[in-house]
Amino acid sequence: MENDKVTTHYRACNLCEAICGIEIGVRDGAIVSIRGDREDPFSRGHICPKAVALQDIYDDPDRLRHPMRRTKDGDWKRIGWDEAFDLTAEGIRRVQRDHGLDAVGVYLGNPNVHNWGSLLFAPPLMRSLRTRNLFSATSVDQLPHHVAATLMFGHKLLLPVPDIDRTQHLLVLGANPAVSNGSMMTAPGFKRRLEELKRRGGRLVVIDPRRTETARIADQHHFIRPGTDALLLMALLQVVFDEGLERLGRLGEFCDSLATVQSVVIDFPPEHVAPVVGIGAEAIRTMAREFATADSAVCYGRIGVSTQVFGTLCQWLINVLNVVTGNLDRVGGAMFTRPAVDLVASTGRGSLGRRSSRVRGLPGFAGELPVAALAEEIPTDGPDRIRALMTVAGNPVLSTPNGVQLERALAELDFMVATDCYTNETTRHGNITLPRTTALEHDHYALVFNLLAVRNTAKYSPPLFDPGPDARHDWQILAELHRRLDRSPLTARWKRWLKAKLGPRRMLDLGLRFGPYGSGLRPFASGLTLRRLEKNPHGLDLGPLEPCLPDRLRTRERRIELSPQPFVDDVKRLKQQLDARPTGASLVLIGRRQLRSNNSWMHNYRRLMGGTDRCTLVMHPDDASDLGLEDSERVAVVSRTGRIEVKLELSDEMMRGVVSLPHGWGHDRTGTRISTAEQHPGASLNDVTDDQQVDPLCGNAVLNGLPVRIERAVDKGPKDDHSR
Ligand SMILES: Nc1nc2c(c(=O)[nH]1)N[C@H]1C(S)=C(S)[C@@H](COP(=O)(O)OP(=O)(O)OC[C@H]3O[C@@H](n4cnc5c(=O)[nH]c(N)nc54)[C@H](O)[C@@H]3O)O[C@H]1N2
Ligand SMILES: Nc1nc2c(c(=O)[nH]1)N[C@H]1C(S)=C(S)[C@@H](COP(=O)(O)OP(=O)(O)OC[C@H]3O[C@@H](n4cnc5c(=O)[nH]c(N)nc54)[C@H](O)[C@@H]3O)O[C@H]1N2
Ligand code: SF4
Ligand SMILES: [Mo]
Repeated sequence: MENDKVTTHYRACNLCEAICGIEIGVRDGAIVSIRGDREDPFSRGHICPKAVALQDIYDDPDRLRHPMRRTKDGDWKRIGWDEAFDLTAEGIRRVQRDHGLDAVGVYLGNPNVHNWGSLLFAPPLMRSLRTRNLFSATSVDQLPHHVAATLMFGHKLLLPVPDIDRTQHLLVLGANPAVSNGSMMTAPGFKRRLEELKRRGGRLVVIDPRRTETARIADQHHFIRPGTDALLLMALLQVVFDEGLERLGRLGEFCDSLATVQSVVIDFPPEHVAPVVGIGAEAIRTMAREFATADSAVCYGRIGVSTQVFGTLCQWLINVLNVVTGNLDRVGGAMFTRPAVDLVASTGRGSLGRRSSRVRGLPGFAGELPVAALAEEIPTDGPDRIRALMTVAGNPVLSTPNGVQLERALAELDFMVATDCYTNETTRHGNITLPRTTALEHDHYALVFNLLAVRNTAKYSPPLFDPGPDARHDWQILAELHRRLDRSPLTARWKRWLKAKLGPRRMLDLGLRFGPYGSGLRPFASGLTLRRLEKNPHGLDLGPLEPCLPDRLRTRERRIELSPQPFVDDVKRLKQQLDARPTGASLVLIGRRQLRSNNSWMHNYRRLMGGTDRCTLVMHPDDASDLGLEDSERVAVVSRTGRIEVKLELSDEMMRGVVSLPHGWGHDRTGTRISTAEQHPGASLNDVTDDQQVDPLCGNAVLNGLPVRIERAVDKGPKDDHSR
């Protein structure tokens, strides 16, 4: 502490999945420091450069603090909350009355999973809208993980987490946790955990078309041709069976259809897949042997393998590899968590294909449709066409494939409302914007990320600042809209009323009390309550992950289905990939995350925006010389859907034939009010990704491995990234 007037506030950062404990020094109502909380039992002091943004978001002069309505001349006017809620409810009701329930679409963005108020209050509002046109960032992200979890383990949230603190062998495909800080694997301080892995003699192997920050600290890295990981996984399994390395152990007692897996993988020996994936057959064999014979091992694949053309098969085969080598539900393997508030117990299992999208017939999952279908549902004529849209914490113009097409569609809507505190690339198209409070103004509990954490912990973060009487939390906005739009019979409305009365805080207390560590309602019992969390501001350690199968399975017989039929059926498509010889004609594009960005929305904070242009296209020098291109010149990236211009950066960290560009840029649209981001616009990767490219099995977007043409930019001048 600098002096005795500085008070210290402890909380968890909710900006990414790592939920780092932070320590905020406050003097005279102003933040004087943000540091990692060394006493947080989970993050042990780790933070990243983004943590300071918690303050910058709060202080940002561009942040909307009042509801706004767009006027006829396209300007924005401040209005009161009551008027904003009235106009929103009226806009939605009118469209549903005139055009049917499905005429309202909703898009839920990623920050909802980082915001417990939204997690608790968005689902009932969504249900009450009774539209099938629900979309979210899930289908540009982890949808294949959920589909595999439902079909194999019986619940969409039974997501195995790599037990990285105890494993001896970590095989990573399509993830860069050294930069992303881990995803579907909450593990604050990944690099330190990796050092610990090495110290105990463990190994890290990385499969990635780019020699990433994670690959650089790995024991081994293999380039892979984008989109071919399912073939590699098939070959790894083929070797495991061919060489008799399978050892299911106790898992064998509750696994079905092992023989089907064995019969399927026969067609994919390393020699067949090697030329397509770009990894030698002997290297694949060694990889399989090392994995299968390690004391413990876990295969983990993330966005690079989820958002590709065989994303669902990848997540299936990753689970299968962990199972057949005896590494599921085992210390040091892929394990299930036991969070203090258990969403597995309180949410639906998810089912695939019960509904489908109107225009293209893409399959739905767990009440949602793939967002790659959103744009076409707006202009395509027909009775159920979407005419009103609600976005909640989302920026689909920059985040979903073919953003240009979506923008054109948004302009055709009769009504649009956004819950967001920025006028950005998406919300600028709306009629009403409902700004929520920022993280430091509300309390927080990581409902989702404790479910995905490599260790069971619990932490309650109280609010730091009083938001004042004219501010609304996300949950309050959602609860009020629900109240105004509720169509349930009067007798059923008490539930909604009760939830709004309780609010997230008291709902959390109940969740903790009736969760696996809870005390129930017994006043003197020693179990977990909110009060106990409040007494432990650094968080509580609830211990390492523990084996819990078959009890935790939610399949009918509590058995693991190793070969769900939709996956087995899709193998035919995979065989075609094996047989199709690569043409080598065009380059393929993949994404790249950066430490100081967070998807599309953290480019407005000066402290994160110093240095040179980050929105660069990275290419192997030999590919550049084939094309006659030079380092640092401006190039055009051209695809079926669009064309963008960015700066070229040459590096042999790229596999030949592959180029990489970060997403979430493209802040040069007119009518936005994000002044810092506008000075560093970059270009949007999703202007060149293709809404028609999806994994047909579940409709997840293909954001990696897309063919593109790279050519010299029309404007060759030294256009710097500050021009608009
Ligand atoms: N090409 C390509 N595209 C991708 C990806 C990729 O790797 N490549 N990644 C995909 C992935 S994994 C994801 S998760 C998506 C993200 O896609 P989105 O969720 O659509 O986009 P974000 O950039 O996270 O935008 C979040 C929006 O919510 C607002 N916001 C932030 N916090 C809050 C809050 O607490 N409450 C409210 N109401 N609003 C808030 C921000 O101002 C911003 O407008 O992008 C996807 N798009
Ligand atoms: N700093 C920062 N952290 C973030 C985010 C952010 O935007 N910035 N976003 C957050 C979100 S929403 C998410 S979902 C997570 C994502 O977390 P990660 O999945 O760890 O994210 P990426 O860094 O995009 O890693 C994906 C990797 O896949 C590789 N790849 C691309 N195509 C292929 C392929 O076909 N095969 C293989 N094997 N690899 C491929 C890419 O080169 C890249 O290294 O990160 C979260 N954390
Ligand atoms: S790693 Fe994620 S949770 Fe940790 S400080 Fe950075 S943004 Fe926050
Ligand atoms: Mo994500």
